[in-house]
Amino acid sequence: MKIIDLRSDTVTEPTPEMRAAMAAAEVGDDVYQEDSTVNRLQEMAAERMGKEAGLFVPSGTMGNLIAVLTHCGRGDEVILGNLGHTFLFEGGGIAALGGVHSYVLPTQPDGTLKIEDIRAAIRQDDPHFPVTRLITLENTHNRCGGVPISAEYMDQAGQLAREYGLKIHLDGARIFHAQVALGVPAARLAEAADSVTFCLSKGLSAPVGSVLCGSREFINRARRIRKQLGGGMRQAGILAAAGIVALERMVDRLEEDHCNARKLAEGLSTVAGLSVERIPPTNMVFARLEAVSLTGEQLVSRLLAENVKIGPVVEGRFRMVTHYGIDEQDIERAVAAFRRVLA
Ligand code: TLP
Repeated sequence: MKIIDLRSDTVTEPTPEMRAAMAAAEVGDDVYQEDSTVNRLQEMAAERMGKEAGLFVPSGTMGNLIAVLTHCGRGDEVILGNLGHTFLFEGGGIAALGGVHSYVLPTQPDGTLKIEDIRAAIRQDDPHFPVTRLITLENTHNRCGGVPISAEYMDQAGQLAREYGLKIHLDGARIFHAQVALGVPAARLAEAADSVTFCLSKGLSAPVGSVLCGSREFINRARRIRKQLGGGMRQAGILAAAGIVALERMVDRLEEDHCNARKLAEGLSTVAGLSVERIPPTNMVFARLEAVSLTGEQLVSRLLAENVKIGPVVEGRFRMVTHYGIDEQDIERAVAAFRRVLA
């Protein structure tokens, strides 16, 4: 029986076309910048993001870390949201490894930081204070329900950053979901950002990797930091080959995942004992367990017995993510499993 794994889109596996491209990939030593497949992926990625250059990195976490360490020195400050992935889920790497100080603002329910909050957080030139260097934003915003952030908001943030000589890094782990949901090219969504990372190994189904994009000068500095972190990967063309297929074949189909997420939300909203937070704008459904007869742990384990996996239930709230490995029938089966478990 198939396991319906809704924990994350990181569980996607490479497609047959990716495996074939990986087997056939031309490779070289990428630390010498001689891997033609990596070079091609980086050029394609830069072009998709509207930036001069790209850098293939092992993960989204490392991409964000390299970006922050390239923009900021020790003791410098980054402005970021309290629900942002970099603040919540990256092991405090920017502080542990870069000595970068965080100014944490409340993330708004729409995934943005209030422009006036950012303005108020920017430090004056005074030796008592760290130096504000960077603002990080996230699109789509994971914890806020996979919500896409508009180009207009990015323009406002960009204007503010320019006014104060700050840089913007965009965690675009799922920027192509935003592109598909908003009908706006990723390059436009990343236009106001000085750097952007996006992930190949989530909704796009590649096995490994993200790409950090920015100006040529920024990427040259970032390459040194990738090396310092041990992220120079040698014959990485084997992995990049899957990334190229991801960019060429897997972006437009994301609409299917969004459609399945809406169906899942609609289905679950008819199940007693649950409340669905919102009609999902992209591929994430967040819900709350209202049934008092069942703990979160029991919900997870009873669904598992029905071959359905969901994210952990934290303070009654849990996440389900649709992806390439989930079809419409799986959605129907998952809703039926919830109904049985909560009956
Ligand atoms: N997010 C994972 C978990 O870490 C929560 C998930 O299952 O969604 N930025 C954003 C917005 C992300 O959602 C993630 C992964 C990352 C960065 C980090 O990417 P990886 O896992 O490649 O390091």
